[in-house]
Formats: sequence, structure tokens, C-alpha cells
Amino acid sequence: MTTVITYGTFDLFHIGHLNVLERLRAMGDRLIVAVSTDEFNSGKGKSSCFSFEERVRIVSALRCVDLVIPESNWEQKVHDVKAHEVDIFGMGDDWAGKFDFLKPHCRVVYLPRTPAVSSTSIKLDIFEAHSEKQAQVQREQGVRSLA
Ligand code: C2G
Repeated sequence: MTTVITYGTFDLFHIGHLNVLERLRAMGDRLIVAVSTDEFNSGKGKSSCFSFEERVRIVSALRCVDLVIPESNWEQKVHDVKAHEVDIFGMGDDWAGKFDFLKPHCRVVYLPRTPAVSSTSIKLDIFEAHSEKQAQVQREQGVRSLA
């Protein structure tokens, strides 16, 4: 049995996340996903909209995911690869080269990142849409007050 593992925050779950998980699952028989805890995320300088528990539930519900574990530090990967007898470690290629230290323990792959989508861009789109809506309401209120 070929076991694959990957790591991530998976906040505001989107098609880029699904693509990399389904592609990694297709490389083996079992996919383990380590989801970053809220505490670890703050160490990454990331704050997620959804809590660790919510992100774990969403990832766990996916047909292509067989096991979800917490990612609580940068150092756990070698232990995880050994403990779960992992054959393949995979990430999107925005991480290319960053985890080559795992090569003595398992195959390391970096898959093409899905273009034009990220949790950050989704947040920005929502913020900009909200700001425009607020500006429109203020313009309308300004017009009404002149009437
Ligand atoms: N991803 C992708 N395409 C996107 C966005 C993300 O392929 N458009 C991939 C990333 O390359 C990563 C995974 O989806 O492999 C999860 O991305 P994030 O949730 O942003 O994870 P990140 O914050 O990069 O944390 O120890 C590794 C870290 O935990 C990775």
C-alpha cells in the first residue's frame, strides 16, 4: 500500500486545495493530511478565518482524504513520515525544494499550484466587494440627504 502525506492550513477551502489533495491521493492508496493548528499558524504569521477544528472537519469530509492529523510544528515531518510509513510526501510547488530534507525517508513531489486562487485572494476579493458596497451606500445616503 502506497501512503501519501501532505501538510497545510486549508483555510477557506478552495479548488486549489482540492486539486492538490486529489492529485496526491491519485499517487497512492492512502492520503494523510496534516492540518496546521491555530497556534502553529500564528507562528507562520497566518490567521485563518476557520478554526483548526472546522478546517479538520472540512478536510476529513473529503473522499480523497483517509486520515487527518494535526500539524503543530515545522519539525514533525520526519517523525510523521516514519510513524505512518509514508512513501510519498507532496506539496504544491510554491514549496518547491523546501522539504527536500525528507528525500532520504520518502519520495518528495511538488505539484503545480492551481493558478489564480488562494485563501488570501479570496479574503481580498470579499474585502474589496464589501468596501465597494459600503461606498455605494454612502453615496446613496449623500444623494438622499441633498434631496
Ligand atoms: N495550493 C495549491 N494551489 C493553490 C493554493 C494552495 O496547490 N492555488 C496547495 C499548496 O501548495 C499547499 C496546499 O495547497 O500544498 C495547502 O496550502 P495552504 O493551506 O496555503 O498551506 P500553507 O499555509 O502553505 O502551509 O508545513 C507546510 C505548511 O503547513 C503549508
